[in-house]
Amino acid sequence: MAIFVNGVIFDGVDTSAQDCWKLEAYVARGGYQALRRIIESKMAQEDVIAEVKNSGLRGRGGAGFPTGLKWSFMPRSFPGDKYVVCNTDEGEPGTFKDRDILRFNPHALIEGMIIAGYAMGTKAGYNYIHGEIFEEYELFEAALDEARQAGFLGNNILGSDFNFDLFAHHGYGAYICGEETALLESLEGKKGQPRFKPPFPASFGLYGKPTTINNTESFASVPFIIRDGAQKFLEAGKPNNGGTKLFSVSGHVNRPGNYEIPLGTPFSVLLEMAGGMRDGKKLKAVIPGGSSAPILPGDVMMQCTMDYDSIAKAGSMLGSGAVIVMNEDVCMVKALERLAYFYHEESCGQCTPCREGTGWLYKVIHRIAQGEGRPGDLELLDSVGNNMAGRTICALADAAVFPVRSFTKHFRNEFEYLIEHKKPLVDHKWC
Ligand code: L3W
Ligand code: SF4
Repeated sequence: MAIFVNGVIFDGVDTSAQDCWKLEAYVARGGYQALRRIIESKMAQEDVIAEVKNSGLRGRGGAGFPTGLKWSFMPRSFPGDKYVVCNTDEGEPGTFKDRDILRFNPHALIEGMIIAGYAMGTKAGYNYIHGEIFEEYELFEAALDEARQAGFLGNNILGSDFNFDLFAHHGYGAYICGEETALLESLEGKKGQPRFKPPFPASFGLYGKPTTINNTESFASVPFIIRDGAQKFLEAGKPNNGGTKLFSVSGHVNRPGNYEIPLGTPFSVLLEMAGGMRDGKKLKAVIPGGSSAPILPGDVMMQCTMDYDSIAKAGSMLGSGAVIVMNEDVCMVKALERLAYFYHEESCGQCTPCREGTGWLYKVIHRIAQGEGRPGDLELLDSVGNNMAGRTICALADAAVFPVRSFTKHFRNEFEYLIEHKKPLVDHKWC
């Protein structure tokens, strides 16, 4: 697994060093300076939020929502408890970045969450960690102990009157628990099923109290922003796309792994960093932002830069930055069949269009892949998708429809060929 370490999150982290995750190593590379600064200077809460706003940081979990703006939604004068919650429930096919933050730089996340707690006047935070990752969960607990013992967590942090504690919660291991309201339900000990929005968590979150939920990478970017300044973070990326971002590159490349690069870096550079195409094969297609993001043909992707705006302009989403690279040996019907099964399996079942629709999509794609497709199946996929997207409680139904629409748009000939000839146009090779 390769990792590029000169960005904002992994600034100065030697990921090959066994103890790089420890408090001592984090402090040696400038860790907890940001927290110290805001506490010692008694920085006003609104100034901390303004700094995060000015940095241009956009949520790293998928939606790209401006983090500072989200923090400003937290009601200031609310009399009762309020919470900050971190979403480390990464479960989307292709995503594996947040677990590396826990593994190599957990104190950046802890410091970022403490700063968030300070800025929004909350006394408690939770990190909801995907139930299928174990070592990282234990490591994060160990880092929390270190922070508590050093006086960064608990009462009277660094001798001030600021009290804040942080707890890890090992999740259920279901994809849907990464949807923010399902995560809250699960954290409360209930079945992890999404709630209607609005109300948004900012007004009705954990235990019905105002709550701010951010992705792991978003929180972990905050210490840099406060320590080195919003401007420096902003300039590390490009306008409206501040900072560096972690990209999890998987698929047919020579060096799959996490790469932290400035937003706005050409895709071709990222591909090169990941060692280029394996076995000299041709690039056929890329899913640029996790399996929910529409697939793009390779030549379109080669014209893109890796930022929210460029990928959106090309017709997809940067999402969580999970870049799935496919070579010329991929049968697009087979690839879509695999994704469709995932969404069918992970639907929580609350909404009829999603519960029935994801299964229906999968069954039709499966029969096409088996050489049993019927004339009219592509129109049927369209019609089922149109009756799902935008008609459900959460975005999972849309996420199931996006790949179907984009695969059948860009690679329609492969679907038509398989339906007509009962055999694939491309002889699929599993890697
Ligand atoms: C208060 C308003 N808060 C929006 C908040 C909202 C949320 C954030 C973004 O889905 C996407 C999804 C996946 N008052 C507000 C407000 N908010 N308006 O802003 O909201 P939203 O609804 O745009 O997104 P979301 O529900 O957070 C996230 C896509 O990301 N995705 C998923 C990746 C999966 C992983 C993983 O497994 N870890 O990252 C990838 O593309 O499909 O569309 O906080 O409360 N007026
Ligand atoms: Fe559950 Fe699907 Fe409805 Fe989301 S859209 S709440 S996953 S049934």
